[in-house]
Amino acid sequence: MTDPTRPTDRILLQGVSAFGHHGVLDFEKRDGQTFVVDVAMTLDLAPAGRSDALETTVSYAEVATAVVERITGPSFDLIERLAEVIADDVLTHALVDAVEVAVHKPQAPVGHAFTDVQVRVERSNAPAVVLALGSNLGDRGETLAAAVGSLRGLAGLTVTRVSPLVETDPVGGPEQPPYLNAVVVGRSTLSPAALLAALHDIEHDHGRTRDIRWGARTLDLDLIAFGRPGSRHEVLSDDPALTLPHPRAGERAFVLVPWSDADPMATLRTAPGVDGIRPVAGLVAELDRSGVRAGPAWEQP
Ligand code: PH2
Ligand code: MG
Ligand code: MG
Repeated sequence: MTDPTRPTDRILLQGVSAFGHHGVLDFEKRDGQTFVVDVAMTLDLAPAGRSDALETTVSYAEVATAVVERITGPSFDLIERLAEVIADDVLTHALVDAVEVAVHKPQAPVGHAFTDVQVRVERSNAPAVVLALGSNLGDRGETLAAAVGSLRGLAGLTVTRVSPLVETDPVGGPEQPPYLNAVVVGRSTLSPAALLAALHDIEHDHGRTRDIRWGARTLDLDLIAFGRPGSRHEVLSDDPALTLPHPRAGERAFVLVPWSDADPMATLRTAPGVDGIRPVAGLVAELDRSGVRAGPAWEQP
């Protein structure tokens, strides 16, 4: 549901026009005509508003280039198809939550006087999710590589980035061996509870038992955050079975260091309100990172 107190920031790119060869009729494919595209992207613009840095938003010039490449690229029969592939292209930007694409074909062979015909599609990205992986029993690298394989195979989860492995001193709990940790970022159409249940199943498949809290384990998969902070997808929960965002993530170098590697633009909510959203890279800079070292290279699963 849309939260009325949450602004929906947008970037509108309008009237991008180029010559293309899309159309059902032979002469359209042969002779070509002008196509005009409008793109409306929904994304949180507050990070760019504060930082004044292009990397924290989407470059409309890059989007325009991608649009022109599609218009002038391989021909489709339908402008619906052209709109769909442009929407797909825009949604590959990790920061974009939703996109609306209009494709106009003002010289279409309609057979009557007319000013314009257009199709409009609206598509949205699934909520962004952040998963932390840990292991300090058994062949840690092999277990984590297999766990990433299981995550990639999970229906309803798309893995977009996997951090390098870090080796970390254990934090809390009884005396135990060092961990290998990593962070996986992706997008999920599952509910937070369904995703957590799937993570528990994968832990179980890799020999995880639950006896001592914060004790040694073959595999730990934690759901750190669900939905980008400030986005319409963000889920906050104080349910003890699934607290979101993860209550200790903001203090844990073994989560924040690999997370920032996997997604340098990531943010974490550490308090309510817009001021409670902190860049993960900034949190890392303030942390004691002495317990976190580069880990081995990933093994092929
Ligand atoms: N996980 C814990 C407790 N302590 N320490 C490190 N270094 N890495 C972990 O993944 C970890 C921990 C509980 O899940
Ligand atoms: Mg944990
Ligand atoms: Mg856990």
